[in-house]
Amino acid sequence: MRFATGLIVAAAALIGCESTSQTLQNAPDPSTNSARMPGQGVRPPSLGPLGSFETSGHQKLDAWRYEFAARAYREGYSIEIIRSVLSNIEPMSIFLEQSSEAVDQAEFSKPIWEYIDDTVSRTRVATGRELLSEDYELFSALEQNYGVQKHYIAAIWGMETSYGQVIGNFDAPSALASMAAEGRRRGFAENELLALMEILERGDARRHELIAGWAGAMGQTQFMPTTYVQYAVDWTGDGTKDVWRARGDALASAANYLQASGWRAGEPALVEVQLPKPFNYSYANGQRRPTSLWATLGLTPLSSVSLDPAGVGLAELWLPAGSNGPAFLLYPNFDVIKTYNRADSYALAVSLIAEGIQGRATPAGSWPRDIDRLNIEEIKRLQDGLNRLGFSAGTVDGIAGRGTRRALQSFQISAGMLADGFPTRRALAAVEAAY
Ligand SMILES: [Ca+2]
Repeated sequence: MRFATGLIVAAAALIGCESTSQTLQNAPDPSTNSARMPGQGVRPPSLGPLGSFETSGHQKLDAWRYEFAARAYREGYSIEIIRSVLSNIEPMSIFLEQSSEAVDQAEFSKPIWEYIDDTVSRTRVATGRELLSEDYELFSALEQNYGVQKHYIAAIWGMETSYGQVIGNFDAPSALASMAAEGRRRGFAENELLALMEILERGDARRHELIAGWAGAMGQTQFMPTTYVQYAVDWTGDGTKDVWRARGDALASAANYLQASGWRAGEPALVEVQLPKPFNYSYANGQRRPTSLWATLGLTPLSSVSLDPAGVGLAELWLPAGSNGPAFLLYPNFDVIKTYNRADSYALAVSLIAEGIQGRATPAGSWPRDIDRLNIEEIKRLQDGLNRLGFSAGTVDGIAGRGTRRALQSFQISAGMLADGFPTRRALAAVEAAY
């Protein structure tokens, strides 16, 4: 930490002790104490100047807390702040009482049109349009200040918390501590906890205000604490960055984050297009190509007056559901949305909400809802088959991500098939018949 030394001195002064570091080094190793719990006739381990913590009722969480408190202290956080964040944490069952499989991301486990149906609802689009016109001055000021179009700011807000209605009601320190104690994402969660300490130390928010979703994302635009530290903004000018209750602070923070992540002012994230028939689907392979080439190939815009309304020059053709579903030209801002959540489906949902807020169909094309989709086992067979045939599909994990689709597309091209890279039963049969 850049301010570590000063704070250690301050901490030493606070408790009137000249050798806090020494005391800490002599603190008992929490791992040897974890089996003996307070309340069983054994004194809880003490961290010297940090004192001891009352048990959270969960042994693993308690043991982790002593180690982490010592780390936070070494990194220069004050005793007051460390105790404030860690004293009243409670174990969260989603991390500590069941198998972690429950923590799967929805973006990967259902067909994209079900995800889009759920997230880009008529109500969400209509509410976004209402709120945008209700608070038009705020949105305009944000757009002017951060260069992010107002309908995209509104779409992120709608997507993250249904416009501030669902911000979660978990204690952020408890959520992140439980995640850390569970073990697999310990480093990540501990860094987020240190960021919470920094937030309190700066006075940007107060301890009881640190409310989050189950995974530690906070406020109306769901900022992780590290993101909050870097990008949260006091738009309202009252001295706090209240992303929980102040709409201006929350939305300015989101816009600031998008701008810092490379948002390009005035450019769309995508344009929905109509493909000519027949079409060589192998063009949809993740490569950016000149928009003039797309026009020459016969693509026509469905959600805009032009294929390239902002004159970007290059775009990628993306067929999220293969040749029978809607088609999109993706622009760089699509990737900027993915800094919020790296799933393509998430960025598509945000983009479609933004389109909807502007009064466009979301999407105009229809999804192939009756298609013979592959289940996870079949996708694994497909990946295994592609790997055996030398079309590298990567890890056999049952998730048909971009790598798997590209491999399938290469196979389809080599077999002279329609090459959209979309995993169907027919594609699986063709792959399995080839070796
Ligand atoms: Ca404020």
